[in-house]
Amino acid sequence: MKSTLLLLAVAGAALLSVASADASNAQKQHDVNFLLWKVNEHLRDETHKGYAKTFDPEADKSHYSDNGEAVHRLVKELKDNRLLEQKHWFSLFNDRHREEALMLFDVLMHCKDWETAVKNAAYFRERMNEGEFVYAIYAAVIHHPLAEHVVLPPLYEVTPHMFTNTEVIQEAYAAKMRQTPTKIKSSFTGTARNKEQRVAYFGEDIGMNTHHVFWHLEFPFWWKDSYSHKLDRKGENFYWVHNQLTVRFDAERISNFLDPVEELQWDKPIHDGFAPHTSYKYGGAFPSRPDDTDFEDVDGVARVRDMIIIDSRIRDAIAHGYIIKEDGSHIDIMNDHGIDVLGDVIESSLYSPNAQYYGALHNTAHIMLGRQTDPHGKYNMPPGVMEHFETATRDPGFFRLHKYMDNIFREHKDSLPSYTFDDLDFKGVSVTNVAIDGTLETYFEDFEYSLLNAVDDTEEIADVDIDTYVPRLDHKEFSYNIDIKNEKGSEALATIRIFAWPDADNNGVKFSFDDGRWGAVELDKFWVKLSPGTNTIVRKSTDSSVTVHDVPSFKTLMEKTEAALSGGGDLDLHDYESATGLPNRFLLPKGNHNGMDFDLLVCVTDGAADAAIADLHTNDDFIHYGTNGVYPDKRPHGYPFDRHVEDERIFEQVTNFHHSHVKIYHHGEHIHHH
Ligand SMILES: [Cu+2]
Repeated sequence: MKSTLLLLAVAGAALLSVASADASNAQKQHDVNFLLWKVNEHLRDETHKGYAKTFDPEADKSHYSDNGEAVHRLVKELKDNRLLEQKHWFSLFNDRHREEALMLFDVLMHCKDWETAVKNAAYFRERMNEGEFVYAIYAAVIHHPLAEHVVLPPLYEVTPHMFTNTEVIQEAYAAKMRQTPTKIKSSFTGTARNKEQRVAYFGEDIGMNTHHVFWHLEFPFWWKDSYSHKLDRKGENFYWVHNQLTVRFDAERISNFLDPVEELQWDKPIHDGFAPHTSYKYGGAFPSRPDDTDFEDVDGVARVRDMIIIDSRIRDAIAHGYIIKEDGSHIDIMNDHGIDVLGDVIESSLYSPNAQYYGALHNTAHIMLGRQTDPHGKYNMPPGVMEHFETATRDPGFFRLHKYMDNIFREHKDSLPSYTFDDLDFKGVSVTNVAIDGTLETYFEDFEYSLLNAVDDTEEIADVDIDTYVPRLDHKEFSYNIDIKNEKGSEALATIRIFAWPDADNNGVKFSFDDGRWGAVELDKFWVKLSPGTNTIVRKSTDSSVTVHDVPSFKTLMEKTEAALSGGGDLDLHDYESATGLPNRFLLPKGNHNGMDFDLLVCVTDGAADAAIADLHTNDDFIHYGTNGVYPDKRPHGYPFDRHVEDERIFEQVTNFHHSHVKIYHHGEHIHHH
């Protein structure tokens, strides 16, 4: 969403013009705040309460761009008593739950004005399942042009159960009963007897989890282009965002003296069990999985054999270099665009060229893994953590599953022609020096968030503050000083790509260049104008386009909004409009006490050839994972490390790349007193 790139989206233009005489940003923010506030209780805003009581969604169809078709469908389901009850768990991977959530999303997307959208939201919030409601609101705010500047409150404060351990939630309920303000310490799941616990800070990071949820909201597998526009390079983005989570997880593991992740295989036991220590708000605890379970067929989902068949069809396509479409014709994947098609095939969405034949590997695999505790539904267990984007990364199985899919993508990328010297060279441009200003140093710092929305209450009893604090990975700010010589004799637009990868594995064995580059963590991508002669580029870590700012707390968001509304002041939350991207504090892998060696690669390529849109060097709002409009960089994600090179010495020969070694230090916890 968000970012000025939105304005470039052609399809959005017609809808935007409707917005002119609309509610102020502060009013919109107020509405969204209160629609999501205490979402398991009744509405608290008087105007919203009135809408919920008296609004008739079908009374005036002129407010809808589809003449009220979507709203008619939802109202009919409601009247027929077919909608999922309230106070029940919700899972996006449950077909019926998703269908209902999307019916509301569809209604909201077809509202021509803000007021109609809010009226519908208020009306259905009191009548639909809360999980479905939250999902529909998040998706609509991200995709509806009328909500362009609205900031979504932190998801971990809207539905804290999905981010917080059961033990902490139970203490929060107790504190609420006693009406005593309380701060509760959150610890990561597991014990020192479980090596996986050393990297639980990564899988359980609330900001990383939020990024994961938001990515899947920005590029939903259920997306239809008729909502507004085509999601540019959705399949490739799917590959890249999960590749980056996978390689980052390995870098964290090496930082913690663990081996890189081994991929899951359908015909081998799932070695690592998992006890989530997390519970649904309604529906009990998330199921656990013992160590070394064999994959079993899951009733109503898939047989293990089906997964193996789908796997081999995809690998066949890679070996052949083409995908077979439903009508039997072929799509060539032996080019830069191939990864996009393959991503559409593997995640499987409405963009999949042949879901009948290639299945839905990613989504089915998530459900298969999530259900291994109760594959035949004998114990009536709710879905596992793997069936929610909020919780999936808590399971070490998530990264093993994604390593498996990442290796399929790698099989494809490695089958493409290698990059040659000429492919990579940017004539007349050389990087003469790269220096880091400051030290690359990480630490843990406690972060507090509110559990108020986790507990039940009534309007008659005043709130008391119930917070939890949890250590989060952070790093000192630093900057790159990059010296670039431009001997072209004229100004040149340049793309600067910065990557780092662990130099050696957990045993100190150095990675080959070919394995190292596949583990490259993308640190930044930006554009500059190079003047003739010597240029010194200073780039701050805080400016990284792969990261986003932490959204202010729900409480701060509400206070700022109300202040702007009553004072008539401006509400500037521009920095927080997108939550798709890792939090900036999470930019660097943890490293270790003695300094962990990383290869740092700074690649300067021809910006004029790379740019898909104009004036990139003046665009501060470029968000790496943003979706609206055209993705600004024509190069494949991960370029220039996405393919083999003919001879790795090329990287020493092209003067526009710079390879150096850096160390990342980790200095423990910054202690706070609570
Ligand atoms: Cu995912």
